[in-house]
Amino acid sequence: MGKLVVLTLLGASLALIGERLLTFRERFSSTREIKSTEPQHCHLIEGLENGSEDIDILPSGLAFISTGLKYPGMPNFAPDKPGRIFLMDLNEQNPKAQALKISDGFDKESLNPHGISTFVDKDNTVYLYVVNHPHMDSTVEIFKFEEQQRSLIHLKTITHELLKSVNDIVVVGPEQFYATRDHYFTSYFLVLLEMFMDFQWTYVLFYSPREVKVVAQGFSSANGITISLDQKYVYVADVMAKNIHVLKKHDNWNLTQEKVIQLETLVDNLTVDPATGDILAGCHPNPSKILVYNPEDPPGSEVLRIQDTLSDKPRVSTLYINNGSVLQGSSVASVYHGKMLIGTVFHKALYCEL
Ligand SMILES: [Ca+2]
Ligand SMILES: [Ca+2]
Repeated sequence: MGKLVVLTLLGASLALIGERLLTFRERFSSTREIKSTEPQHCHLIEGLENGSEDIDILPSGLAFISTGLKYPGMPNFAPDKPGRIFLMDLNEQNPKAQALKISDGFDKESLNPHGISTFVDKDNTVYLYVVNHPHMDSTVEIFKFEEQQRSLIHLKTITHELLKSVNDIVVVGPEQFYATRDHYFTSYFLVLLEMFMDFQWTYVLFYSPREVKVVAQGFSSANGITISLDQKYVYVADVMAKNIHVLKKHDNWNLTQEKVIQLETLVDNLTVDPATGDILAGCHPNPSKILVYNPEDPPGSEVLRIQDTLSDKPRVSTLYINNGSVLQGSSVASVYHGKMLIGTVFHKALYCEL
C-alpha cells in the first residue's frame, strides 16, 4: 500500500513537472520567425542606449522616458551608471532626448527607474511618478516637473509592505495610483521557480494615503498598466500569460474583470492612443533570447495596436516588428500626433513617423 502511494505521488509529480515544462517552453519559445514590419520613417534616438523601459507622453507632447533599468535576469549595458529620466518635446521638428536634472536631496546614484506615469493637477502642475528599485527594493518616487528648468523636484518616496516587486503604475488622482506587482518572490532562484510553476500570485494594488489594497489578483506576472481615456477601465498586461486584462473601475477603486484579450506574444507596458483610445502594447516576441542574451542572435521587438477593446472581437494589428537587427526587447510604445516612440528594457529607443 505504501509503495502504491509513493508510486502514485511520484507519477503525479512527474506529470505536473512535465506539464509545467511544456507550458514553460511554449511561453518562452524562440522559434517564431519574424518578418520585419515598420513605418517608413523611423530612426534610433541619439543618447538613449541603455534601455527606455517606459514612456509617458503628456497631452502637450512632452514625453518622459525612464532609462537604465537594472533588473535581475535582464541584460544591462551600463551596470555602473545610475538610471535617468529623459524628456523629448514631440512638437519639435527633430526632437532630441535630454536628461532631466533632479533636485538635490534625492539619492540620484540609486535611481533605478522602471514604470512611470504622469499626472496633471487641476492647477496644471505636472507630476511624474516613478517606480524605483534602489538597491533592488521597490519604491514609488513622486517628482514635480519644472518645465522651464527642465528638471524634476523630488517630493516624496512612497514605500509600503504591499508595494513589492513593482513593475508599473498609473496615477489616477493626487497621490492615488494603481500599481502592478510582477513577482511574488524577490530572490532570483524563487522567482525562477515561480515562473516555472506559474503560481499566479501577483496582483494589482490600489494606493492612496488613506487606503492601500489589492484590487485584482491571480496574474502569472502583472506588468504594464494604464487606464482608458474615459477613466472607466484599467488595462493590465499579464506578461507571462500573453494577455491583456480589461478591468472595470468602481467608485471604491476596486476592479472587476470585464474581459481578457489573448495575444500570442509576451505583453509588457501598455499605453493608450489619445486620439483613438486604442491600446498600444510593447511586446517581447522571443523572450528566451532576453533571458539568455546573445548579441549575435538578439531578441526582437514588437508593437501591437488593439482597437475596439470593449467589443466582442477586438482587432489586433502590428505597428512595428523587428528581429532585433534594429531594436531589441521592446517594452513600450507611445504615440502623439502621428509620431511614435518605442522604448526597450535594456537596448535603444526608436522614433517613428506613422
Ligand atoms: Ca507606465
Ligand atoms: Ca514593464
